[in-house]
Amino acid sequence: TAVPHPLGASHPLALAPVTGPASSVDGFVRQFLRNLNHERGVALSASNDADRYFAFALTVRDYLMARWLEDLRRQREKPSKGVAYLSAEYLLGRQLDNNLLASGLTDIATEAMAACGIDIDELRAQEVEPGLGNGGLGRLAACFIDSLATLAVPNTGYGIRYEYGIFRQTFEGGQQVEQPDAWLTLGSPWEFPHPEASRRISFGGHTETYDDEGTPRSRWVPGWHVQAVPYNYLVPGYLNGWVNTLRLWSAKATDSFDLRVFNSGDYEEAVRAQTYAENISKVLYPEDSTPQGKELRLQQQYFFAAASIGDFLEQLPDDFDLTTLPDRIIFQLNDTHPVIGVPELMRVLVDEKKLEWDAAWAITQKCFAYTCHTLLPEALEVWSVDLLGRLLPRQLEIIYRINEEFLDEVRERYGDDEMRIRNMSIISEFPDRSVRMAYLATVASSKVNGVAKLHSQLLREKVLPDFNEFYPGKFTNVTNGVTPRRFIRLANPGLSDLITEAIGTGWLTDLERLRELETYAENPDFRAAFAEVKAANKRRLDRVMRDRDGFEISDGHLLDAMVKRLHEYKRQMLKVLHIVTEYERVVSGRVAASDIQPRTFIFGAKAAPGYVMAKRIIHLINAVGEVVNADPRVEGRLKVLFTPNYNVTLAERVIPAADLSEQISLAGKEASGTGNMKFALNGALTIGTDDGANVEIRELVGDENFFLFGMSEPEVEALWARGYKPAEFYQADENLRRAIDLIASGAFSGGDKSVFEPIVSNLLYDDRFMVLADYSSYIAEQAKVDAAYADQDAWTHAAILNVARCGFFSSDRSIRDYIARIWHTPPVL
Ligand code: T68
Repeated sequence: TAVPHPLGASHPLALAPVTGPASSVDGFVRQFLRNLNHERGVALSASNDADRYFAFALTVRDYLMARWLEDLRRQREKPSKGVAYLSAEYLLGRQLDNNLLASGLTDIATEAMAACGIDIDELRAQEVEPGLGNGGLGRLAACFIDSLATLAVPNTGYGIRYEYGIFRQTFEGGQQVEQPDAWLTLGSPWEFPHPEASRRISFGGHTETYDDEGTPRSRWVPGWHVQAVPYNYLVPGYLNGWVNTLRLWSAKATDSFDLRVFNSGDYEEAVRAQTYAENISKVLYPEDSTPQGKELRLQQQYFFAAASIGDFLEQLPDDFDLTTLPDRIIFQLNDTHPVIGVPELMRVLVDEKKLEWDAAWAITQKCFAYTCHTLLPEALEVWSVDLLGRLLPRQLEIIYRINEEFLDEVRERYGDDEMRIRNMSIISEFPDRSVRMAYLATVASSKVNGVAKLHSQLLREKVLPDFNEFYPGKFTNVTNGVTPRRFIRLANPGLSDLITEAIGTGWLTDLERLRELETYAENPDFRAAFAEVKAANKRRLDRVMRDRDGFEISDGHLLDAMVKRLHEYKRQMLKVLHIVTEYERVVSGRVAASDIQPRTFIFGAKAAPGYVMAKRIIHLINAVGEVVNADPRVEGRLKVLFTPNYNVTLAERVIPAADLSEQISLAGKEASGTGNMKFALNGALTIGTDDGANVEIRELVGDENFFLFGMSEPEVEALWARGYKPAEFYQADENLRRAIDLIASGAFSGGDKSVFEPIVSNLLYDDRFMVLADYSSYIAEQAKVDAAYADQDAWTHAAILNVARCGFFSSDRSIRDYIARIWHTPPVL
């Protein structure tokens, strides 16, 4: 039996027929058994869960393959402009359900497994999520490639196939312990290695000039090489038959390198060399927003940027006119991590393809676009000239020349304004000579974008104002988005069914249609059904948490969630102070326990392994949880759960269950946030500052459906300018004083005052992120949250309006914005 097309035959994305080797239950079973026998080498009766998961995944893959090959052929034969998304991170999450959904095979596959006596949920549980990213930036890349495929935009995502992804977090004595994430131990059924397409990537050595038939030229004489081996992953669009490629590079030692050393008789040295080369793709750097400037990291960046650019150029026909390269490709730089690709493209065009510098530069400036994801000055990447010169001497020369010519232009425009020249130079002189990668990216790109309206504005006005003045029109905004396929349809099937019942199909690829739910918010039956979905999602989370961590989610509690990387600017500390305040008010007898709204606070957060303060805050959250959860005085009222190893898989369970979304960064620090969007789209209300995309969420959902608190960005600036003294806020607010004093007293550390003393003194005497300044306003707003939650029906009404009004935050809309404002890729279908 053929599958009816779920979008309806007339839908613009429904062009591809859903057929393939497995598009019937029988066909699926046959292909599954074939894969089990031939690929795993076992009979069904002798197979284990891993065998069955593999055979199952391979069957889904087989189905997608035909379309993939066809789309690749189509792109070869009738090439049109495509997007090469260059990202050091892709935080993909599990693939199985997404690929089933995209191919419309879920029902067939479920039936087929049932026919074989297999519980499909047990197969699902086998999959280890590829954690090839740190947080928002990596997850954004994963959402974007999903939307690119769903919109049928020719795209290759390029990145690194880390052997170890983001570390696995456990707690010992409440403190974070990191364990390696060996996600490839059992292999991945989703990847296709292509060793035959390996590329040689060079490092080190020196440069020289030579006479090229009368023309003086430069060339690079590298010192060592590694092989970049590509692994392809399918990226299927949602029910449109379109399949793009994610191409991740793995480092392998070159034979020649080993042999040379080996022939010299030094076997140990040969093995060492091999390890050195293969280290490049060994592990993801777990630093989020705080680059370390380590040599291996630069090697990773050049390794994947050079491999990706070379890979694309090689696919062009021999007689390709390189001046038309910008009509064929845009390299989108996901933050500065791939920016070393800029001098690399120049090197290829000038040194290898023998183009004139000016011609090469004109091409390069049109082929790159740059997305900035931060406002924190410490997050702006710089590479020391020493290191660059040692590792990539020719690329450094090229950067110098780009800078010289750029500064000449600046001088031409402004005269010898030395201050301005120094401020705009790609090379900074202090504290060490180094290359400012964000400046290089800005100079080399056709467009520069921030990731939310406020962020793009601050980028123009505060981070790169001179560049904004110099390049009018270069700066633009594309507000982030999230894929509704994974974060609504897969994560929240209950809500998805309810939406479809109300407004029909089609909203998953046209998320603005959620607006049609607004009238349903006025319907009591719909509100009751919506509330029941939320309750069911809490029960589902309860089962997950019991299994995973031994936690319970209590009935009738407001579920208050703060899940994101641990960073001081995100202010988990403010959340802790709220919890301690609630607790302290009860135990000091100032409030009766029976008078407070029962709440469960759920945290998920990894700290960078070297980020001492972040790790202390994790310790404190766990310590507070331990005391609060064990205290009979607040039993049934307050509960604190810190679930270890928060990842995409867990996000898909926590977010649909949450009532309240904590988005409480100091205004002007969170570039956008994307968790905020996922929560709102799943019917949680937000308590948040006027920061990042919170601003746009509030504009859309309306003030009455959003809990706003804290200083605005200009107010933050003004307070800094006046001179911020956190201790004054401590003195002025009794609740705050009591909360901090309780922590300082050792109440959460078995009487030992020293354990959390560094946190306390940091708050009182430094407090870079103004936790104390926003405390009073936060506590006051939380009281409003409690009051609002008491009226369940009104709360549900507001939650529905959050869903109905947040369709804007689909990553499909973000991608359409990129196409219209930056890429100008023509539609293919
Ligand atoms: C995040 N950045 C922003 N960085 O913090 C967040 N950094 O506001 C935004 O929504 C998101 O990007 C998507 O735009 C990050 O996630 C990193 O993970 C990172 C990793 C390595 C080095 C620096």
